Amino acid sequence: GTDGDASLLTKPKTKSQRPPLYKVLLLNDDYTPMEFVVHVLERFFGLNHSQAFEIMLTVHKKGVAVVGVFSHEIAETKVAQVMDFARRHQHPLQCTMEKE
Ligand code: TYC
Repeated sequence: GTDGDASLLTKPKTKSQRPPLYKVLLLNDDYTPMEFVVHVLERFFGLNHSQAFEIMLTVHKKGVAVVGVFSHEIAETKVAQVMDFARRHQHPLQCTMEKE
């Protein structure tokens, strides 16, 4: 405790808390071109073309996929970057995050 080693009072140790992680999710829609989604995954998530194509197809077929797991701040930045890029190109692509 704050009274140092001489104290008879001890505080139970708690596990050191890891910062929470957040999944970034990409959602399917009927209009965003497949090549645009692949480009987004390469550009903002550092995936190579074949990884990006694979995840795009998973979203297309299943409706949603996790594209990465990040700290809260990084996840928020990725979501904002993807949403802004999609909006600028007038595609309805949706990207969101949730606590793991
Ligand atoms: N379903 C879209 C199409 O057929 C492609 C697509 C894939 C859209 C993944 C969004 O997150 C997405 N053009």
